[in-house]
Amino acid sequence: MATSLLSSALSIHKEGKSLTQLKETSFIGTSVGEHLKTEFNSTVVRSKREYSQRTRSVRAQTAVMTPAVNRASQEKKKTLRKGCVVITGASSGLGLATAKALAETGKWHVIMACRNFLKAERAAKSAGMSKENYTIMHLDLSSLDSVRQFVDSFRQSGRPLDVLVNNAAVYQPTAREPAFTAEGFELSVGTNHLGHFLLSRLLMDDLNKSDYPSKRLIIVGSITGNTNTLAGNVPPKANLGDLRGLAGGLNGLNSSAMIDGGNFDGAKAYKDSKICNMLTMQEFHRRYHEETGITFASLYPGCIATTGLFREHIPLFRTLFPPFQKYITKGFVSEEESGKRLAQVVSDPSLTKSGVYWSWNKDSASFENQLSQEASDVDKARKVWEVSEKLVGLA
Ligand code: NDP
Ligand code: PMR
Repeated sequence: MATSLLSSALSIHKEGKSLTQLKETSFIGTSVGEHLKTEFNSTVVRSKREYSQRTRSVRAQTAVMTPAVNRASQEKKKTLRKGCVVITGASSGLGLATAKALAETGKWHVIMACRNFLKAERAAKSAGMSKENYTIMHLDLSSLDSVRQFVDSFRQSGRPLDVLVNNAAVYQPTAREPAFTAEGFELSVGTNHLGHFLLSRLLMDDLNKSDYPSKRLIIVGSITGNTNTLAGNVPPKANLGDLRGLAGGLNGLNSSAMIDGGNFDGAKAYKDSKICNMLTMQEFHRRYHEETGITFASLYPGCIATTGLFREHIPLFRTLFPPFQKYITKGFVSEEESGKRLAQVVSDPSLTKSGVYWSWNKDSASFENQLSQEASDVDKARKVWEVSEKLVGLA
């Protein structure tokens, strides 16, 4: 049973098309995507044309030369400026590895949006990130006030927002009773989904204002929220039901702490939050991609069995989980490799398609994966969106 489920899960991977093979060449040391290339080329052609027109007139009128060159170099500078990416939960695991991977290219300034400033500072230092490539800003996703304050401080910093990565998460597999966010939502869904939902909705304005050629909003998903895989069939399975608990405010008082209205289960709450993440990404895509050109994407980076995500699991699990994933399921991926994968979704010119749930095959080539029926349910995505906007005070 397990073997047949395992092989069916893997067959999805085999069918996947390797998109990293489509990697493009770089231009003046900076990779550029298809539409960016077009923009680049037209800029270059325009600059060249302007330049040759100007040089012709320069022969007669030398003074015109200086402004023409300035304009051309200003245009180039505009296109080549450093990208600014906000990564939530960049103080450990996948978020830190991604921050490091992007920072060391020298093409990105990383805003590490973290709840623990000191931890983030130590993590950035021990990862060897140099000061000019990152800024740490306080964000506690389990408080909607903190989310709003983060957005204000970010705006005050005057930096543009080019890419937002919703990465932070909590996982409480051994909790017997639910814990709650500042506003009284069950902690896993409140942090992983509702905190990110508000953050993303508020920062859409900022993404829209950015002049960066490839703007992206990324939400980290997971295989365990997808019941079309073996991993997604390990109990307790994700299931949002009719959303009655979410609609009731997930407060465990006059409503259940679980989205589907059932009894509290920390592992299920986490998996449910991941479905919400993947549904939200698709709803963003349907509502805003055409109008804004922003790329909305989700991903399963592989099983990064060594991260802090499992800090609350029993010690035996933490000991056995990495070798189990390495040698039995072969789904294991190192923090460094997972960071490279998410960094691709942030900046690789071949990964600009919107509405995609990315995964990687055993050769670490990216492909467009398929979401489970529930994680791609259009009606449910709309309902989750509508209920969530009421809960976070946007409707
Ligand atoms: P980690 O625990 O290492 O990282 C989670 C990050 O989220 C930490 O930086 C943590 O901060 C931060 N965080 C938690 N709560 C809050 C909060 N209230 N406000 C702000 N930040 C918060 O886990 P991973 O790196 O494994 O997880 C990263 C993402 O990857 C998650 O979305 C997870 O669902 C996903 N994922 C992980 C997989 C894995 O195998 N590990 C597989 C598939 C997806 P702090 O350092 O202060 O605790
Ligand atoms: Mg899983 C191909 C098989 C596969 C993969 C890729 C994962 C990923 N897991 C697989 C299989 C199995 N797991 C099997 C057969 C079992 C039963 C022995 C199993 C068990 C298991 C547990 C108890 N797995 C887990 C747990 C957790 O507590 C983790 C979890 O669900 O966190 C939410 C987990 C995970 N398995 C994965 C991945 C990626 C996780 C954790 C992280 C996540 O989804 O975000």
